[in-house]
Amino acid sequence: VPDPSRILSIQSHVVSGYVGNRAATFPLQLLGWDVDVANTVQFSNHTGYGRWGGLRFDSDHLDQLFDGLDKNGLLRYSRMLTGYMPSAAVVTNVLNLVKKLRARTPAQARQQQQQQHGGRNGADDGASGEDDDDDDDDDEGGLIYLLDPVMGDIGRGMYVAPEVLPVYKQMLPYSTIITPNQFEAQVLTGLEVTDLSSLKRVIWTLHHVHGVPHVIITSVALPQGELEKIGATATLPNGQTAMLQVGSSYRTRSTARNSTANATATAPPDGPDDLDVWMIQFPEVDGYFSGVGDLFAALTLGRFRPQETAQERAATADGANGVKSLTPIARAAELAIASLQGILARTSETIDRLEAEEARQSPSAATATNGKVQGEVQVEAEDPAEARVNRMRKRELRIVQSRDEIERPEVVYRARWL
Ligand code: PXL
Repeated sequence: VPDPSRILSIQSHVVSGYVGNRAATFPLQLLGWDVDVANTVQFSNHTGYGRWGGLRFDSDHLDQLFDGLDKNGLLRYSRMLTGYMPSAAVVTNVLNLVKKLRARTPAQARQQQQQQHGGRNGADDGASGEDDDDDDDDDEGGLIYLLDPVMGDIGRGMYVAPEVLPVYKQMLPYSTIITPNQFEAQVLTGLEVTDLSSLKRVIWTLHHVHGVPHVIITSVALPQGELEKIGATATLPNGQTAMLQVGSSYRTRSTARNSTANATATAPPDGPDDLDVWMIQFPEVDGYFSGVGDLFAALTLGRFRPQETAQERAATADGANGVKSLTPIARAAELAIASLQGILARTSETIDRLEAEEARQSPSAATATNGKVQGEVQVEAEDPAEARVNRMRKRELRIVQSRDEIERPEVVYRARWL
């Protein structure tokens, strides 16, 4: 019998700093989860520093961990989270683990069977009625698996071995939630996102070809004209650059937002244009922080409540306005973004304080770090590798200092139907 409060998290470990499991564990524990932690690598620090020591664990090592857990009756997870995995062999072993966990409850065995027969098209049990969203199998007590398919981003391209991609594709039908960025969503589907219509096609493909119940594309870049169509903006009213996140849950036609209660119960949505997609816009926090994606995935899984009460549903602005209320996954994303904004604000404040202190102690060094030369003053330039390491140290997420932001986030940026 799965333990309802236990999560298995499979990601990187760093001795110092907060990425991977080091970013995920404390927030999940604060939210009340028992977190079992399997490490895919053990490094001194994250790779953004430019130099690090340690090992990538091989797939055999992870298999021995899973085996040991199994032999002792400890493979009893109700939820699972995976992040960066260093090789296709590791992803393959994790795929086998997920298959094993999924096969252990009747609801999940059924889901798997459906997926083997051509995705989730028409495979749901056809409950009808406007309010009946999220009648997915994950409501029935089976494993909730959040797969963050960490492979790359638009700026850097692919940063894992290309052999990882086909294994992630095999993994998709066994996931409950995926959190790719736009680059990862594109490589998983082989489709480009250039406008609203191609964005919906990508999401459609993830739901209906690959069988993923809940999709969140964590950051989307669309041209100005396409943003306007959905009431989104490139900058927020206060002038900050806006990030755009979109998400969607698999559902049958009967539960689609604009359908009437007596719509054909078991027909799938007609196509990408028939999807119910939500979006959240929120400010981009200046500069790059490592571990933000890992933290978002962990918080989203920790906050996801598929069996929310009707009261919780009605509490959203859309619900109150008589529009179909937002979904549990959209609410989880709102809370995750709210916590992240709080953690990033606290981290930025700390960076500002540290830089002000440095400037007081050594004005010329601080100037050199900023890459500027003032007037005629001769400034001894800092070694670039040293400067990078200094920057990275300051930019580590202040997770432990952000308990309040994790436990009681203030939701400012709300999800709404796109
Ligand atoms: O997701 C960030 C991450 C995870 N794991 C390792 C990393 C990083 C970011 O640099 O170096 C090992």
